[in-house]
Amino acid sequence: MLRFLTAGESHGKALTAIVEGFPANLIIKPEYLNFHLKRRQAGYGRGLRMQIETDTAEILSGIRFQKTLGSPISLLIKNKDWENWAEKMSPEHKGNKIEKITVPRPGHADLVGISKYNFDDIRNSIERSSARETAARVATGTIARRLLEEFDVSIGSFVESIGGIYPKENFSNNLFDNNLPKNFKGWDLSEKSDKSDVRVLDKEHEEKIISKIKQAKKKGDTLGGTFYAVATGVPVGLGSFVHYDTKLDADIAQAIMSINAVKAVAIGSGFETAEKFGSESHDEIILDKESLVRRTNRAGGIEGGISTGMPVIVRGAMKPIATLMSPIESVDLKTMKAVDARRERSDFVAVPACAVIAESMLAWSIAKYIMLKFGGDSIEETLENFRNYNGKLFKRIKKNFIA
Ligand code: EPS
Repeated sequence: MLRFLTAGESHGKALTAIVEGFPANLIIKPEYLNFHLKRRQAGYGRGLRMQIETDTAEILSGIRFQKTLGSPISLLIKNKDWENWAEKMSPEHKGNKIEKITVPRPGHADLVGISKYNFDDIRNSIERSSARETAARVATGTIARRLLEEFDVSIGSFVESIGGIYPKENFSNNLFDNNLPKNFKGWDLSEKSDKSDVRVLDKEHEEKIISKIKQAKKKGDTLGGTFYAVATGVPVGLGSFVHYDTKLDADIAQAIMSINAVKAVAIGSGFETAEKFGSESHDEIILDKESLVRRTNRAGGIEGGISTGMPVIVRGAMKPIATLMSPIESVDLKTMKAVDARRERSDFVAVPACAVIAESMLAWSIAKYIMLKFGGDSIEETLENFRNYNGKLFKRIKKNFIA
């Protein structure tokens, strides 16, 4: 079973991750991890922190000569900003002279954090709840992505909207209609969207969004948005209908919802299907040479909690960043008087980064189910199990059904 834990505060010394369950002999190159870490840092609307950091993952264990050993992989991503926070974030000192933060920001984990953990300083809530932790998740998700490449599973993403600005022609329709270029791969989406400062698929859309972000910045405000993450090449049969906690769509929803500031997740055409007739919602089954495929893909590649073999399509919605330079009302916990919420260095928009993180979480979820189904202690064994199953799928159906 694949699993991982991360540790680290936003302005602490470093983020770390322990990743377990990957088969041996999977090639992992540090530059591959760092390439995806860099993608997470990009995007118009990010704050000053991203100019300080150059996120790189140091591999501490579990990999030798660029290949996994089957043992736990541990990763370290140093926070360059730590140098400026050593005193304020010291694990060793008592911190008597450090000023406490007493005004919670609405929408952030500030107030719930101090309430739950019995803190007397909001800084203690801010640190671990910060989206900085997602750097560690991108590093671990990138190992999952590397595993998936062995199976020809390809993952990409794009931003659909920011601040309510949608494109004239929404690419998601092509995904649901299965109107995709021949040999389309999930990564094709990222190749294109990575060229845009806000990770959208067309220039005119990008310009409109950037002007909206400029407007928000001017007002001291922030924006959220929606994004898609797509996985192609996912084999038929990952996940199961037998239990609530074995369903692939439920696992993906949890993985995406767990990303900081995500407030909604849909698989396939999600909410829209609730407004349509069944005949407009479901995907007809057709015979295509030696396989059974779907004419359309409104289900987003999952039926009954099980992958159909069609692209897995996930849509997410991120709320606007909670730190506002023109703040809304809060209460100073020291005086219990109404005040403006605290300003703190932050991003204005982080939807482009969120989409990259969603790729990693989607990769993690699918890799987890690949390992559950195909097992194996070495990548060679896992691939053998996969080929043995996948190559015989249609033959087995025919054998079972044709009289
Ligand atoms: C982030 C690091 C943070 C923020 C952002 C994401 O750095 P700092 O708080 O030092 O500016 O830029 O986090 C948030 C927006 C948040 O609300 O926590 C990162 O590395 O992604």
